[in-house]
Amino acid sequence: MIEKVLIANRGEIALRIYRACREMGIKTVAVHSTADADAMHVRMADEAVCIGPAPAKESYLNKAAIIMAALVSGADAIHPGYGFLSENADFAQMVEDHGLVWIGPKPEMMRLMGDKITAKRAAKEAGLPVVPGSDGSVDTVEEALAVAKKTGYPVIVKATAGGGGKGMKIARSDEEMAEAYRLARAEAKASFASDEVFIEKYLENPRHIEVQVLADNYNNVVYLGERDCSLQRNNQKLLEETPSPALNAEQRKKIGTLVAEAMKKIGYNNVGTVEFLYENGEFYFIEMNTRLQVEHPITEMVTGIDLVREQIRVAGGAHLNYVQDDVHFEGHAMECRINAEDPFTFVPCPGKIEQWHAPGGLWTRVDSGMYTGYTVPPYYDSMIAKLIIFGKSRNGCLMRLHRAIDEFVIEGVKNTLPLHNEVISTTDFIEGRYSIHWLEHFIQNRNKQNG
Ligand code: MV4
Repeated sequence: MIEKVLIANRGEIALRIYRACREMGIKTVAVHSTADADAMHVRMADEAVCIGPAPAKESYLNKAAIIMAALVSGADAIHPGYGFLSENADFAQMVEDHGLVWIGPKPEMMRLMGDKITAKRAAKEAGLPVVPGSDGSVDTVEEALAVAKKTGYPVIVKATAGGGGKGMKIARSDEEMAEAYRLARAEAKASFASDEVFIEKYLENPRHIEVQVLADNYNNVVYLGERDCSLQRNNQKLLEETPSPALNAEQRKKIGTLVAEAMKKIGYNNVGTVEFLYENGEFYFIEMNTRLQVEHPITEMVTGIDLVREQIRVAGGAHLNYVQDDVHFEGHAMECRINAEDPFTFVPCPGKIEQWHAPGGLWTRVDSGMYTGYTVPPYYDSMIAKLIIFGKSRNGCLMRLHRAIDEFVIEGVKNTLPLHNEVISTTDFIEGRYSIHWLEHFIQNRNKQNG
């Protein structure tokens, strides 16, 4: 039984975790940098420990400081949230070695999925469809050319340790291969500990659809539907929705069942997200995220399942409360990520929030740690709120989202609310017709028109 959770994160997700704990009667310990002394999560938690100065490397990424904070405060578990140390298998192992519960998957699962080659191999062996390409790493240009001969061009060279779209290069012919291969390796070497790369057929215009899973420690697994995360720019998601406008109930059940069965074979536990590219009616596994995701609330809206509560329950050794037939999908949900950024140039815009008024009303959820008078620090991610809306139909959800955006008042920092308003007013979005490249093209055309 978990009685006290240390929340190793900040911002809205720290608050989200606090709320789940509070509803479960679990005590909470917040950790924070000196820059976050007046943050909402610090005020709300039962206890707070300052773990270092503003730079994340010295505070939210400081493994020893966080373990120490857990030990001195008497916490029995650590929830990592997303980002920071959430996908760091060494940290998860360290937490367990200190007799604490890691609220996440086993470290070996994090290791398996953290390496894109081993992840892809495991997914394929467990029966998931993968993108055709090299079998494992590609160590020379000659080998790269041979793989491309087999799959046909275009291909994409990817870093095995990759993340955030770094270390990825496209080659459209033999002539382009040497350069793409060299650049991908160089970028990988600069960004990650390893310069290992692999090769896949490049899909030109897919959607990005991810399947949420939930598993206990006794190999019971359920899938909780999918999220369409295609609306993104530079690997930063802008708006997510569920269900995906591209899928029907039958397709959802088919891919969901396949994913749940695969996770059972792999022995996965806690929450996870299996990412696919989706093109011409086919799914292709690309990677798996071994953590709670930013966009998890839209899944909560259509299933009624509190994902953080379930994470804590199963980490504490509880069995899943339901089998797949108990999971029902109802209605439609969308999430807008609101960033403190210039909505035209996307330059971060930290500073004092002169006025904050969040919308409310039926089926309107705002996850945020902001308040009037708070100063957004410049050291961390620029996301300041998530606006999460439910409707019985996609159109009902969309109408409510318009209403909620109109109600939102944010003054003092530039933010992306105006961009959301524009995007959800387009015919393409209204009709659900968009791929991973849509937003980039939309912004290009808009900037051309406005000079
Ligand atoms: C791809 C792809 C097309 N074909 N793989 C980008 C980040 C990394 N997670 C995987 N990514 C991609 N892999 C093949 N074989 C296109 C992308 C991609 C992308 C994927 C998901 C969401 C947004 C994206 C934006 C650009 C490229």
